[in-house]
Amino acid sequence: RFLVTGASGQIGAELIPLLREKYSPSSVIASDVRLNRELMEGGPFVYCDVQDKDNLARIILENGVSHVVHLATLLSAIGERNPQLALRVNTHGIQNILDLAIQHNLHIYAPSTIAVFGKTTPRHNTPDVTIKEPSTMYGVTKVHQELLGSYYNQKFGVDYRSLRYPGVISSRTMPGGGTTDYAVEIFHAALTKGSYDCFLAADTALPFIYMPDCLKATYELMMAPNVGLKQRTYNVTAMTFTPAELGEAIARQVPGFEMRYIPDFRQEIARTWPVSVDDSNARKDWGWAPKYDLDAMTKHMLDSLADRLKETRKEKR
Ligand code: VAH
Repeated sequence: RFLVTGASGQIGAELIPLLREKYSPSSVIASDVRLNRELMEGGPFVYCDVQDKDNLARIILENGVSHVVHLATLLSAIGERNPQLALRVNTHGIQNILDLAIQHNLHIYAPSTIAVFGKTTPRHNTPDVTIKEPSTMYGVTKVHQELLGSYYNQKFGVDYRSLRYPGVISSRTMPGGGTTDYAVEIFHAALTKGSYDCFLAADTALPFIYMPDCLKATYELMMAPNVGLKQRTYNVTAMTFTPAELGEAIARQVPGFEMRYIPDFRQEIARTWPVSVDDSNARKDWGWAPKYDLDAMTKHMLDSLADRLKETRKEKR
């Protein structure tokens, strides 16, 4: 059975329904410190603060959990607003999960991020193995997670696996406090206001992945035979674009759409991240291959959001 921590976040909101579809609703336990009503209606949802090891241990033992998908994390922007909280949640969380993995022989999937890279990292086609000197607390805690996961794998044989997600674009939920959130907010603004004030500069190129591809990569890595994995953490990506290029792609589908650029503190974070990453090892070791490029993602996002907005308007009547 699966336990998903941080279930109410952007990834959990879509990964949990996918896992419940592939297995059964009762075999995927959603958990978080805040509720996601759709997830509660679709299967088990329990309170879980990953800093509380006893509560985690009880959920794992009483439910016969064998796989933990550890998503509970404070992301880059929210982490800079409260670095000590991000430090506690992100480091104590992974520490508890890995210690319990030894005790209960758990399989662990815990995403990492391109935020582990910093301004001293080669920024074009960034490889899996390179300099990692992040400038955000989130990035620091994810370097800690990667090193700890690799240590527990080497020393205790824990099956720890991880993907370094780029910016993730999705329509089901609003993202929770990342620097790449502009690439989700912009679609809502395009459909509701016809314009968007972007908190990054027009030329800030970053790597991205569309949620269906993110879910595919996650599930494929989780299910890949351990013997084929030459590393515990892999880069994955699907496309690189700037806010200006995303705005142009949207304007091709939403005539008259306009952008304004009002960079804030998140611009300094984005500037330290890679422009593009090299995911050739993921393609080689477990067959990674994205489906959505910028125009395909833009069209699918706008269609999905337009449907959701129509539904919401109907419900409001
Ligand atoms: C963030 N969405 O912006 C996350 C992600 C690479 C970006 O880690 O913090």
